[in-house]
Amino acid sequence: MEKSPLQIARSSYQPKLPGVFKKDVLLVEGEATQSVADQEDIQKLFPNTYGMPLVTFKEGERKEYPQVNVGVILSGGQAPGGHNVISGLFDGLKKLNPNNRLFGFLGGPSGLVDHKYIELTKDIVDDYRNTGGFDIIGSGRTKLEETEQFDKGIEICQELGIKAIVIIGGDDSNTNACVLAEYYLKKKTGIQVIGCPKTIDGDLKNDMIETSFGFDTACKVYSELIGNIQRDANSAKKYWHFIRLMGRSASHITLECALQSQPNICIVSEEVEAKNMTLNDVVDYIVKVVVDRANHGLNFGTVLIPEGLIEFIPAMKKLIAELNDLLADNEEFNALETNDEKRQYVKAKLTPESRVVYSDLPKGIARQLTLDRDPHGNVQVSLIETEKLLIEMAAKKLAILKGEGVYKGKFSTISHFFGYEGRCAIPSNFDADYCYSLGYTAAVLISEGKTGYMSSVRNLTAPAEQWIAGGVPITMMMNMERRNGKMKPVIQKALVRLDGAPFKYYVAHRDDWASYSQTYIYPGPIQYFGPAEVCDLPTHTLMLEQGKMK
Ligand code: FBP
Repeated sequence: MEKSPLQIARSSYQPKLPGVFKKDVLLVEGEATQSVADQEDIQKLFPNTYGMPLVTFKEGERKEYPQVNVGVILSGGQAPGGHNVISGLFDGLKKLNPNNRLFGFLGGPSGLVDHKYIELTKDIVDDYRNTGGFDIIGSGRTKLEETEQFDKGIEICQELGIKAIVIIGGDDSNTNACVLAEYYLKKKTGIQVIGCPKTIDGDLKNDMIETSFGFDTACKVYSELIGNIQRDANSAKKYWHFIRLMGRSASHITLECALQSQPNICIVSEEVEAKNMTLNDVVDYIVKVVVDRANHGLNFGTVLIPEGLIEFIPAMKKLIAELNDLLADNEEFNALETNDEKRQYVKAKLTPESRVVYSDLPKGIARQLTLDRDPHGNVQVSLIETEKLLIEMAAKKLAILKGEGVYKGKFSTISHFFGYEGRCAIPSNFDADYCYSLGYTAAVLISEGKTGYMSSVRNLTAPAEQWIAGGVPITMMMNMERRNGKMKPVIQKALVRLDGAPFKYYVAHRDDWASYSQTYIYPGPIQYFGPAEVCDLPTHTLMLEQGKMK
C-alpha cells in the first residue's frame, strides 16, 4: 500500500487512553437502568437484556482473563476513526490475553451472515492505525433482523470459536446489536454482543454517550471548507453560497459547522419544526437576510442547510411518513416503469393534504422523495437537493421584490453539498483518541463477560487521562418508533435540543452573523501535530454542552 508522508508520520501516533487503563481494572456495577421511554414494551421485547446496570472501571488486581476470539463488524456510513476502534479493540484484547484473536467480518453485517471474514493480525491492524475510512474490512447497510441471519451468525461464530461480536455502528446498527445480544442470550449461545457509537451525524448521544465518533473530524473538515468558501466570498464579493451538509435527520453537523465558521445564515431543522414553519417561511427568512445585506452593498454570503431539513417541515414530514408507509415493499409501485406513472400512482394514494404538498413540489424533488429507502426504511435524504430548491424559491421571491423596487441587489448563487468529503478524513486527535478508547473499552467489557452493552467513554472535554470508560446497556437508549409502517424498538435519535447550550449560543449570535458586520471565522485544516490547544480541541458542541465555552 503506497502512503502519503502524512499517513507515514501519522501511523506512529499513539492514541491517548483514559487513565484507568494504565493499571489493571476492576469492573464496577452501578444502578439498574430502564429504557428512555416505552419501558413496558421494551422490557417485554428484551427480557434478558433489559434493566442491566451501568458499568465503569476502577483500579483493580491483575486478573487472568480466559482466551477469547472476537469478531468485529463495521456497519453503515463511514465515519473517521473506525480503524482506531479496531486497533484499540485489537490492542485491548492482546493486552488482556496475548492469545486472544480478532476476526473482521467483511462488507458490514452481511459478512456475519454470509460467513465472509479475515483474521485481523498485527500487520494488518498496524497498516490502518490512525487512518480514515472503513476499508480495513469494509462496511455495509444490511439490517440484521431475521432469526435466520442470527442463526447463520451462530454457525460462523461456532466454526471460528468466536465468543463476542463488536458492532461499530449508528443508532440503527446498535439497535440490531441489542436484538442480536438478546437472541443469543435467549438461545444460550454464549456469544456476547457489544456496540460502539459511530456516526458523523452526531445523533447517537445521550447522558452516557456524549458524542458519536466521527462527528468531530467530519465537522472540522466541513468547517474548513466553509471557511475557505467564506474567504472566497468575502474576497470576490459576488456569490451567495448555499451549502447543504450531511446529517440525515438531526442538524448537529450544520449547527457545529455554524459555530465554527459563523456563516450569514444557518437553518436548524429542529427549530423549523418547533416553530411549525413552512418551506415558504424558511425562504422568507433567507430572502430577508439577502435583502438586508444587499441594502448594505453586500451581494454575497453563506447559507448552511441541514440535509434533513425537508423531513422537519411539518407538512413535508406528514407527506414523507405517508410515502414511507405507501412505498414499503410496494410491488405495484415498483413495477411501474415511467416517472409519470409513478407520480400519478402516488398522487392517487395520498391524503388530500399531502397530495397538495406533493403536487406543489418541483417534479425533481417530488421524484427524489419516492426513490428507494435505505434498508432501515429511511428516505435517502442525501439524494434530495434541498439547497437547489431553496435557491429556486428565494430567486423567485427576490425577482418579485426587485419588481416592487424593494430589492436592488444581485443574487448569483453557487450550491454545494458536503458529506462524503468528510466521512473518511484522517481522524482528528480527538477522534483518534476517542475511537481507540472505545475499542479498548469494548475489549475489557468482553473480557468481563458483558453483552448487550455499548462501549462508553465520557468526560470528553477533559484531557483524555481523565476520561471515564464504561458500558451502557443498549436497552437503556431505546423507545418504540414507527418504521416501515410498523412499531419497532429502536435507539432514540438525539436531535438538536432547542434548550441546549449550542443552539442557544447560535441564537444569541445569529443576527450579528447575518448582518453587514464581518464575522466569518476561517477554521483552517485539522492539525495533527502542534500545540494541544490547536490539535486536541473537541467540538464547540461538546464544549458548550459541558460548560467549557461561553
Ligand atoms: P450512518 O448513520 O450510517 O452513520 O450514516 C450517516 C450518513 O453519512 C448520513 O449523514 C447520510 O445521510 C447517509 O449516511 C448517506 O448514506 P450512504 O452512505 O448510504 O450514501
